[in-house]
Amino acid sequence: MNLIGHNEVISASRLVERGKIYSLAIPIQRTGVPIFPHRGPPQRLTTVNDQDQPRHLNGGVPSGTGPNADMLIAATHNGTHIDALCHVYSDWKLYNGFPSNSFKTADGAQHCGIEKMGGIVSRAVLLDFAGLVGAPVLDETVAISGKMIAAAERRQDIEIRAGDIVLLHTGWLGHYFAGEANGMPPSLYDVPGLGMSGAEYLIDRDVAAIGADNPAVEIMSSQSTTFLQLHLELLVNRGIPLLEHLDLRQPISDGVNRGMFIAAPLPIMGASGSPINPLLIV
Ligand code: UVW
Repeated sequence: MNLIGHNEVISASRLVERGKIYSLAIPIQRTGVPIFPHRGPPQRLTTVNDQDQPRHLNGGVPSGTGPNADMLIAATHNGTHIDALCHVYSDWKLYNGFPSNSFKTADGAQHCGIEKMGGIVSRAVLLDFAGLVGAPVLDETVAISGKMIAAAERRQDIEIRAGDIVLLHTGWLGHYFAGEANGMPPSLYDVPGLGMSGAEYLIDRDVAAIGADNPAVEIMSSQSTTFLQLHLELLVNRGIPLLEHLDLRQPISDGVNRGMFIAAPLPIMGASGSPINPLLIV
């Protein structure tokens, strides 16, 4: 994120021509959205409604008047979210060599927590890999390569620059929702996504962050015996945050290839990630 300076923010703001805002978040709800079973569905719980007496208001409330309120219990990594740099560790080290045991049971991250991320504003580049292969979704065995990224840039007439937020459209989220509508949602463990040569291509271009419309940005296979290799390379070795479960369907179908990107992780002290509602403004 250090690659995003004042100039990147100002030049991103100059991309706004139509004033159209795309929300790239999927709804936070218990069913109908991709959810890893080990994290569980979010719970929106009503804490007060018209069944309750608004006692804290000293009874001075006219009949028919009162508050509704609720609370949210949700995994920081389900739904549309961003991974903090403390999310994974390799060789007992987090990004910048901090020890893995600095992520405490009670207090969470002592280093690289999501609260360090602040707000993210930069140019987003949207690359359409489903469009590149001429299918609604990439096959689940496809690892997006450096060559594919170069081909997508050429096809969409856009070049990735330092400080960009690169957003990858694999078609997987649309595929998920289509399957869900038929009662047969696809597995979250066999998913097309970024491959190592694609990651190296983006690293060479000094991108600030990488997002995708799939669960982990990187390709996932239930047959794999290794832990998420690109999470380790991008978060631990390179300090490049990941944005997952982005809904890119509308801007892609509108032919958008870039725009001003805004996302603000919640400043949850010590958290390994945060739900976000990323905005793309064109
Ligand atoms: C996975 O671990 C698959 O995703 P995330 O990076 O959100 O934790």
